[in-house]
Amino acid sequence: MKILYHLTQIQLLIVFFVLGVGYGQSDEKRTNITLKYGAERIGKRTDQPMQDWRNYGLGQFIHWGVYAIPGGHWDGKYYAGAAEWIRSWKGMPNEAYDNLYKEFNPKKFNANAWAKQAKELGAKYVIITTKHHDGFCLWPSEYTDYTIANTPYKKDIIGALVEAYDKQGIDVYLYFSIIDWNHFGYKSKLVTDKDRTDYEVFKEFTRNQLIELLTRYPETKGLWFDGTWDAAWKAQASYVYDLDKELREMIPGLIIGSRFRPDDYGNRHFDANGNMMGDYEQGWERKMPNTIEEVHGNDWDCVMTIPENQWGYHSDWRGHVKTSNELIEMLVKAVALDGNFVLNFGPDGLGTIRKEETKLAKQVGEWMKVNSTAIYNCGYLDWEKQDWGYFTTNRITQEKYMVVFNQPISGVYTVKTKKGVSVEKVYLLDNPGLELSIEKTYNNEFLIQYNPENHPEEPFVMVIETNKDQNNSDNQYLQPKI
Ligand code: K80
Repeated sequence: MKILYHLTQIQLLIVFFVLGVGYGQSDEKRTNITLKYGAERIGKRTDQPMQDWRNYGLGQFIHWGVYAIPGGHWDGKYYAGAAEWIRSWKGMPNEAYDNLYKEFNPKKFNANAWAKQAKELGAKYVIITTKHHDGFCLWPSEYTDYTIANTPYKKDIIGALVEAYDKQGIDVYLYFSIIDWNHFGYKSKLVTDKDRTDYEVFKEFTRNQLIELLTRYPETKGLWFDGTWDAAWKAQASYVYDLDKELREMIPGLIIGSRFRPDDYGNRHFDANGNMMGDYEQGWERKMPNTIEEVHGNDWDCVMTIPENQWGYHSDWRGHVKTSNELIEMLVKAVALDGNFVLNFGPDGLGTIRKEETKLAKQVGEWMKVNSTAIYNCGYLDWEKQDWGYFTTNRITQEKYMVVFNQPISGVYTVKTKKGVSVEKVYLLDNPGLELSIEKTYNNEFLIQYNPENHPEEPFVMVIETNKDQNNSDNQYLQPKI
């Protein structure tokens, strides 16, 4: 069980990739093996809660826990790994970490202020860490003493956040780590009989906590699981299958990604037949697909850090910190490939959202105020991608957008449509009065002229009107190939 503790972050990353987090579904490998615990369906969920999920576009992730107190430092030393993993670092004794909760007293924490900031960012949903790998619970769980109730702060943080975000009309999803370094029964693999007996206790504990969360917070729209790659967990297909069902019965429409259930053979994300388990592909962590083919017709989310690899609060961000335009491009790219983009925030030990994050939230939020028409309810448009940026299309109105990140020096924007579809009118989303000239070159290719004296300094949106709406049911990528 202790093996995990001795691995460095880099080794863990290798393990992570070898275990295949984020691999895609391979159409060639489709088989028809009989599985008791395989995919629950083939193809996308079409119910309203899932349609709402699909149309969010932008979400917020919050990583908060006692790791925010050391903030990536211990005993004057700098921890180069992800701050929320500091307990696994040899530079910090476990005992020191396990006593941090006695100091957790975030006096500056203001759930309403966080929710208001998320609203201004334009986030339609939030994923909140209820418990990370360390096992510390931000809600007063009945099933362990290692919770917020036993900190000087005492008050239920999850409760406050659920209420505040709900009030802002932002849907709440709960992050839950299966890895729990605080529970004696948690194992990464089961070797001895005692391991197996202890793990049964851990399974019951996990079930109790999840039922507890959904009972306490019935507003919850979904669960975002993490830490499900251990051999011990991968051998629990029948237990996780039943638990998944039980949780879904508690909240109709509950959304759970592909990082929860293993199949009969211990496969994750995709079962032995290549079919996705769960409601959306949950493998795009700090990376994104580049083409629609990589998405294989599934719903998906991309969760992204602002610095290179920090989720929890690290007081000293090193390396590249993404700019607002980089984040906006990732958001647009996700939407253009039929996914959601979830931006992470790691508040500090006092409950303050750091100034770098606040600034970026403002910048992205300001962009969203002008351009979110090309984001919300939007997804993939089956037109050939061009170098100036990304197409998106509104799933309800079929309105089409060009989101421009690379302004051509020539001022000429190429658009290739589908057969029989002609570009009739193009204008700027923030200046509909300015109609751009369109030249048709040959079949389905249109050149749009836009060469203003003052070039926009930020990504911007052009709206395209066509002679007829494309029937999106023709789009081979909207449903997985069966
Ligand atoms: C766990 C393990 C590895 C190798 C990489 C990332 C993670 C966790 N998933 C993110 C969503 C964070 O919670 C990070 O700690």
